[in-house]
Amino acid sequence: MTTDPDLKALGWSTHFARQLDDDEASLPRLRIANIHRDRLGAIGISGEVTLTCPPDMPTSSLAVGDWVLAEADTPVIRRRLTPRGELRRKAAGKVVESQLIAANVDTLFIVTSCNADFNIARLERYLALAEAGGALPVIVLTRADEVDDTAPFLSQARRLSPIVTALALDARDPEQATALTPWCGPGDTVALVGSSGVGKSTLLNALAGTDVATGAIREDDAKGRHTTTHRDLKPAKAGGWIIDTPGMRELQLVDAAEGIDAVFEDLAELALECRFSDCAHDSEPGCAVRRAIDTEEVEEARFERWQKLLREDARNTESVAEARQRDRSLSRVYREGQSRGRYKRGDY
Ligand SMILES: Nc1nc2c(ncn2[C@@H]2O[C@H](COP(=O)(O)OP(=O)(O)OP(=O)(O)O)[C@@H](O)[C@H]2O)c(=O)[nH]1
Ligand SMILES: [Mg+2]
Repeated sequence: MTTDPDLKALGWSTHFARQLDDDEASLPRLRIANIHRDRLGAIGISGEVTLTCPPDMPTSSLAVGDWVLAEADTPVIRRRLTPRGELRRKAAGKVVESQLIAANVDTLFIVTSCNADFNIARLERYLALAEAGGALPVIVLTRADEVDDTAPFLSQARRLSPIVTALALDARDPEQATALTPWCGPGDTVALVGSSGVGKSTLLNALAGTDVATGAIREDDAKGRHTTTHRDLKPAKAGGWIIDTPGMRELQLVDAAEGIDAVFEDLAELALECRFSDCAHDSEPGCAVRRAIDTEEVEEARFERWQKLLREDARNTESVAEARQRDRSLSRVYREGQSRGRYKRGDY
């Protein structure tokens, strides 16, 4: 197992070292920094490398932040090492697919602004995303300079869940951004997520000393213009790694039931006290959740948001699994057809 300090600073740990077979010990270990249609940028102990995937590995099966092994003599990926955690969402639009956002993220900076972007239900989604992906959530409230008092925003954010840390700042001020450096030390990986225009790239510039493009927001509804178009892993001044991501229009969860229950831990625990283990918290007798809503110990709107997220996650998880199964069956039919010479080019 390696103890190379440079690899460790890049986020390598025994979790990855344990996955290596004997014949893989000398293969290059690289961290994916950005992904394009046909090639990937990666970082290793000797610097930046451009990699390609083998024919049976689509680039979409990898995420920024992933660790991979490359072939000894060509810059081709041999295999992806199982990540410690991965952030996934249902791909935007009509396609039924789960999409990787990033992998091996220690801390998720959930960025929102002290303006119209601040939205409790959306923040709960991001918190569940972090929990499901094994990342510590930190809510970063930008545009603190534009409000008289950040306290109402901070207290609402902290009330979301016991797992939340929240802080407010002017992202353009590198001095104020140093409040985030405790999460960005050697070996640490953070990812910046949130809507367009909330200041993710501005924070990256402050924390990494980079000069990536930022864009003004619309005055009427505070929405950004989707300035960042690629996920990118950059070195932080404090020694760690920061992944900037494009602003998300919507975040639909998939495979996140445990993450959702972690955010609504008090409700999930209360549900264990219901008389029926499959209680729908509707009109069943002995429902501990309903009782708590009736006595106003639990806010009904929060309960509704919890149920909505669980339903959505279950629906997305099932559709993604079904679509995957369908794809597998189709490719099997195609392979069998091909081996029997049944299909000619253009038949399918
Ligand atoms: N006043 C003020 N402006 C800010 C702050 N943070 C960011 N901005 C400005 O907000 C605009 C949007 O910032 P970006 O960093 O591009 O936002 P982003 O989240 O990266 O947006 P996308 O790349 O589109 O997802 C820029 O004009 C920034 O200068 C802040 O804390 N205070
Ligand atoms: Mg940006």
